[in-house]
Amino acid sequence: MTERQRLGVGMVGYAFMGAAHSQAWRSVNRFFDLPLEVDLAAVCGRDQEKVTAAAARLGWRSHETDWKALLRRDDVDLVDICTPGSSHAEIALAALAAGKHVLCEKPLANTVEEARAMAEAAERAAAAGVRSAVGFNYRRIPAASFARDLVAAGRLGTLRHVRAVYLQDWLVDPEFPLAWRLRREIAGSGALGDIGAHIVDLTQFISGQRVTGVCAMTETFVRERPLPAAASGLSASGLSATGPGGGSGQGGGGTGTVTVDDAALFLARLDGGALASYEASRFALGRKNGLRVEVNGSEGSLVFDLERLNELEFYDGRVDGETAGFTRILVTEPNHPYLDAWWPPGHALGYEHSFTHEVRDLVAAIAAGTPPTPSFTDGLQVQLVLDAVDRSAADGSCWAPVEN
Ligand code: SOE
Repeated sequence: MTERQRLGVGMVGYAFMGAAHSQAWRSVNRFFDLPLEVDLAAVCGRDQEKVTAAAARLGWRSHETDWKALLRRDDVDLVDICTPGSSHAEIALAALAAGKHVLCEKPLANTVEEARAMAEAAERAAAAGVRSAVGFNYRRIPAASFARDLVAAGRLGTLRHVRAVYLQDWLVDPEFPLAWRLRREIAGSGALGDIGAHIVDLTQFISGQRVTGVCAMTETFVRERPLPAAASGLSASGLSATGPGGGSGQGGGGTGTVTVDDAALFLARLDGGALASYEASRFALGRKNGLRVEVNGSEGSLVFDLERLNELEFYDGRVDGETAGFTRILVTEPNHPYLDAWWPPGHALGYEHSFTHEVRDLVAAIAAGTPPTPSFTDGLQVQLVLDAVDRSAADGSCWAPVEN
């Protein structure tokens, strides 16, 4: 067998997303036949002791404490950005300029200005064969990808409604500390950018239609929270016992102001004529990672539910009479997206497989010299939707108070 060319990866950040991406880089060549062999060259984090431990735990060959060092390494061909949004633009722009491919976690950036600069830089770099993508991993869950195939094949007819929620509850306790995800200067926004971005991308991916306008409201239910132990900087862990919020427990007293949304709800029109509704909240008590998309068309409907991610509910409007009804499709057949690389039918996949599929498609695109998806331009478009939601919620222009 010919010696496969290597693809050296340098990852910045090693918390929740860093762990998920590390699993993907470790496994992708073991399950997918790719022309490039991934080398987990280095993981980067500011704390020497913690990043050394992370390298050993997550399977990285070496470590760095300054992300700029990754750009100077000849054994790093791709920079994988798994940090909070406040550093996405700086790292991505420098990596692209250094000729490194880039995978950047979602949302692409904390502002439209940053996202636009990143998209423009990515377009320029692509002319030199430098590839980039943004990490909307849910597109790569087989059932979600199969949902898109059904819509694209016309099995739902003309789309009328798209309905999406992404519900978590890790902030319900007012004593949960002021983690980095609750600080606008680090996270850019709250539920809107962290989980709302996912359902904006996923619904556009499945429906093939794009948001053209929104009517929105946001709310911050708990406005003051205890400072975390590492109040000054980012919580290195990015995780806490109660969920992906960061902040290693209670600080040395004192509170801080939450500067982001706890929940964002918005209505939208899509460019193919469908009406859409979106709900992103971290206060939906009992919902741990409850992402659900329903699409209603003139000929059929479908439901994708992340908590049942190996299944797709499908209603075929062409079936009439007493046998009509939603069917539960178990999306584990070898002809379903990505499944031929894994197990026999009925042997379920998990959340982590979406990241393996994400890096599989990125590596294949790099090897083929084709533009990976979703691109930074796609990431910019999601950022523009988030910005429209922010503006609509701020001016309340679509709000009509009920007269008493
Ligand atoms: C939010 O808590 C979060 O960690 C997101 O940031 C991830 O993108 C999502 O996959 C899981 O939930």
